[in-house]
Amino acid sequence: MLAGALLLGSCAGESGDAGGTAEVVIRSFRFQPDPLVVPAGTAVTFINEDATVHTVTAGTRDAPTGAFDHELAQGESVTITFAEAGDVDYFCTLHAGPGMEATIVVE
Ligand SMILES: [Cu+2]
Repeated sequence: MLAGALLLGSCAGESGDAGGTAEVVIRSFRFQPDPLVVPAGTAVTFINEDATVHTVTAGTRDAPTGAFDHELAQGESVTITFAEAGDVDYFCTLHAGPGMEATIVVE
C-alpha cells in the first residue's frame, strides 16, 4: 500500500533535499537492501548496477499504484522522496523473480 510517496525526482535523477538520503542498489536482479527502513522525508536513490534494464515501479505486480514508474538502464539512477510514514511496495515490471519485489518502510 502506498501511503504517501511524494515524487520529487524525475527519471533524469533530480534529488530532493527535504531530509536525509538513502540508497537502494539493483544488483543481480535484486533490490538491496529489502526492506529499506528510512525516516519520513528521506530521498531514496535507486541505482541500477546490472547490465540489464530494470524498473522501479510503485505497488505490487498484481496491483501497481501508479505513484512512480521509472525505467533504469545500467548505471542510471532515480531519486524518490518518501514524505509520509507507511510501507511502500515497489517492483520491477520486467522481471518476475523474488528479488524484484521490495518494500521501503517509512517511519
Ligand atoms: Cu528487473
